[in-house]
This record gives sequence, structure tokens and C-alpha cells, in this order.
Amino acid sequence: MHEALEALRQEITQTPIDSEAAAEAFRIRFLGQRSGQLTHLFKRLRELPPEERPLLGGQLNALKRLAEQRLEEARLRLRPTPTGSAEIPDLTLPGRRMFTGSLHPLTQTLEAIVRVFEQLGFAVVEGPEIEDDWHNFSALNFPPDHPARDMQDTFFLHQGASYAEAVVLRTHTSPVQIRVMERMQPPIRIIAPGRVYRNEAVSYKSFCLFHQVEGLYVDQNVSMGDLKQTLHLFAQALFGKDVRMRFRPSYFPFTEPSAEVDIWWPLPDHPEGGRWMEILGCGMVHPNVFRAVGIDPERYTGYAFGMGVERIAMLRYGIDDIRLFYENDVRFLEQF
Ligand code: 2NL
Repeated sequence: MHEALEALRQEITQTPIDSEAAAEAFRIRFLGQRSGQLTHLFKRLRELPPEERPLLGGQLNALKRLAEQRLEEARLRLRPTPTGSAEIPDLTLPGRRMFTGSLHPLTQTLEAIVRVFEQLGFAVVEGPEIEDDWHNFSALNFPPDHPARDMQDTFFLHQGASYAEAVVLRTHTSPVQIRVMERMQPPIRIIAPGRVYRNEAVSYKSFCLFHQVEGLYVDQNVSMGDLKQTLHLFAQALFGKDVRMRFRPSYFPFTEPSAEVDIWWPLPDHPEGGRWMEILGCGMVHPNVFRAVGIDPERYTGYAFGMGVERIAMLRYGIDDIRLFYENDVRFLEQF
């Protein structure tokens, strides 16, 4: 027994424990409840004469403690040490800047436009991007042979036997306003922001989709003067108090009279110090549009306007190619 204990002591001290797996093998080999060598010897104690038991029992317990200590030491040694936890951080280093995204320049511009009209009392309305001929064209006084009704200019989802059966991707957000006028009587004061589609040759100045904000104000005694003052307040809010503005006569099927609005855009390098830039189209709502939606054109008048969000964003930020808005190149986007 004595030699057996001494041999075991040697084994316990000399068995290398250099991994988690080795530690577990060590535990099973010496301390395992079923076949551990120490457990085995403890069982054999009972076979000895009673007077020898205390001495050998004490020695066995000492060996058991030795095995347990080696195991504990190995586990502490093998435990993965949390890296750097003991190092004192350099508190004088500048902080790392958190990466934050930003809103797309078109979203920022659209929201800036919408905010101005909300402050002027306009309600924001949205509607479907797939429209029927009535809401996109006919109710807006487009003649049956208007070029916008051509495959060349509009994306058709369904053509039908006659133009009136067409289903299209909306070419402007006017149909949203038609839908509002069909449902309610004046006073109506709304803006309709959203995405629109036109089948154009893609280039730096036109894309197959873009964004619009249209506005509509219908009540008794709404005048062209109201329109000019409202649009002037809008231009001041977006381009500054000193903005210069001019109205040029124009034509749209759905307004009469119609105008296009320019603002003076100062350019230091330009021989004339700047140039007039078109920012929107507008006019007094055509009586045929009122008739189409069931509003009495003898009783009510109204103005309407429409602007391209891309156009205004390009002016605002000095962007020279409309396609940049849709490429989602981070090197472009992170500048806003
Ligand atoms: C432009 C010009 C315009 C309108 C849009 C409109 C809507 C209804 C009735 C009458 Cl429901 N008019 N909208 C009027 C004039 C101009 O847009 O250059 N858009 C990008």
C-alpha cells in the first residue's frame, strides 16, 4: 500500500496539465467518482486492519488535496485571460467618432419643401403610384391626343381598347389632388409629394423616375395674387429673404393662366453675376378640372403649382447630374 501511494503521488505531481482536455482527463483519472485511482484506494481502506486505517486514510486525503490543488492551479492557468483588462487605457486619446448615416439629399430637400407649406397651412396628402387614365390625364383636361399619353413619354401597365382604359405609372402627383377634390368640397389646401415616372431618355438632366411636390388651394376668391405671395414666401424660406423671383407665361392643360417661376441664382464667375433658374410651374386651376371632379367653377377658384424635387436639390447642393441621386454611391451620399 505504501509503495502504491508513493507511486500515485509521483503520478499526480508529474502528469502534465497543459490544456482544458488534459485537465478533464486528469480529474477523471485521479478524482473520478467511479474509476478514479484515489476513489479506488479509498474503497480499499476498508480491507485493511482497523488500526492501519487512520494513517493511510490521512495520507490518501493529503493526496486527494494535492490532486485537487493541481487541478485548480491548472484551471486558473488555462482560463482565457480577458485581454487588456489589466492595461490602463490612455485617457488622453481623442474619442472615436460614432458612424452615423444621414438622410438622402432628396429626402432632405423634399422634407424642407413640405415643411414650408405645412407652416403655411397646407395638409400633406399621398396617393397611389399606379393610376388610371382618368386621374392621371382625363380629369386634368389632357386632350386625347396629348403627347404625354404616348408610349414614348409614359410607362403603361395596361393599354386597353381606348385611351380611357389605360393604367399607367403616374407622371405627376396631380392625380392625388384629383382624388381629394372628388371626395371633398372646398376649402381645400393640400400638397402632394411623391415619386413620379416618365419614359425619358436617361441623361444628366432626366431620369425615368423623379419626385414632385404639387400644391393646390381651392376656395372662394382665390386669386393669382394669392399664388404669387404664397410662392414668394416659399422661395424666401428655401433660398433666403432676398430671393428675386419672376413669373413667365407658360402652358399646362390643367391651369389657365399658367406660368413658370424663376429665381435669380447668383454665380460669382458668371459674366452677368448669375442667371435665372426655373424652379416650378403654376397657374389657376382650369374650369374643366373643377367640372371633372364636381366642384362648381362659378363659385370657386383655385391655384395649383408643381415642382421637381431633384431640380431644387441640384440647385441647392450644386449637383450637375440627376443620376447621382439614384446610384447610392456612398462617396456621394456621405457629403450630405
Ligand atoms: C411643373 C408644373 C404644375 C399643377 C402642376 C395641378 C394639379 C391639379 C389641377 C391643376 Cl389637380 N394643376 N398641378 C399645375 C401647374 C403646374 O406642375 O413644372 N411640375 C414639375
